[in-house]
Amino acid sequence: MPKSGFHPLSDEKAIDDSMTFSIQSVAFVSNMAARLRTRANDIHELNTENSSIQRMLHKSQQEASESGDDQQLKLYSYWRSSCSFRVRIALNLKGLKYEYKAVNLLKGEQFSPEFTKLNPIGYVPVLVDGDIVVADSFAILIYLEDKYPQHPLLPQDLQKKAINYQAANIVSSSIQPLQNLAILKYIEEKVSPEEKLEWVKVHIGKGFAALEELLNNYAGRYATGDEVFLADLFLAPQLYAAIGRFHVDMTQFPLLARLHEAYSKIPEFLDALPENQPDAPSS
Ligand SMILES: N[C@@H](CCC(=O)N[C@@H](CS)C(=O)NCC(=O)O)C(=O)O
Repeated sequence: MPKSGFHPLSDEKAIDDSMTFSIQSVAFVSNMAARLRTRANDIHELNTENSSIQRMLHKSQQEASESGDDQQLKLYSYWRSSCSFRVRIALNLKGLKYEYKAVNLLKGEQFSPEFTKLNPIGYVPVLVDGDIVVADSFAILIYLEDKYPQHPLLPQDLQKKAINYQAANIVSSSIQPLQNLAILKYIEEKVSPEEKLEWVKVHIGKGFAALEELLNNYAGRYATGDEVFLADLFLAPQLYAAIGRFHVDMTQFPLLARLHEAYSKIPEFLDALPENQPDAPSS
């Protein structure tokens, strides 16, 4: 028996086996390829379906907004209220239509049972969005930012974002509450009408000096750069009241005076001005 060389029977079987194996492998690979192709087609179809659903959704949102069907938003506001003014700017910037619900603060409508059901402290603004009720301008602005992300009110940069919160809070905690209707009425009645204006000017001056210094390193065209953000929504109404209503001398605050000028050129800010509200007196 030869130890090596051609062994007809066993070698033929080996060739047969190897051919069978190759044929099976080719069949397996082509089967896999076919399955992968089907899967790729399925994924492609799903993606196409998904983007057409997205397009339909976007279109119907746009149509609803154009036709005014999204008018479930209601803003309880008073024309001269600086806190309501902030929210009106945000709604305009985000392109949201809303129903204006006037609350006459001079007639005390903010203390009516219907209104205090919406905001127990009896202040405007209050936003009603379908079943959701949000009171307090800061809470409303953050709510709007979360629900309607178009035209972001906060920058991505964390330092800038913090400066926006800080500037907004200087206005909302350290200036506006000291000059709100109830406080001014109290000073007028318990101290004197002359003292009222002095009081307002001291507190606006203190807050403005801090803002002038704080924003010096961040301001561009607007408070924290070349885009309008949260800080601008608080500054514009406060500047408007300080200059137009309380006649604060702005020569000490050149940066703030420049911002006031810049805000007077933005349509969304102009539309939110007190005199452009439905409850503003006609003369
Ligand atoms: N922190 C609240 C303050 C709201 C507030 O003071 N609103 C004023 C108008 S700007 C108001 O309703 N005043 C009625 C009153 O003092 O009786 C906010 O930002 O909304």
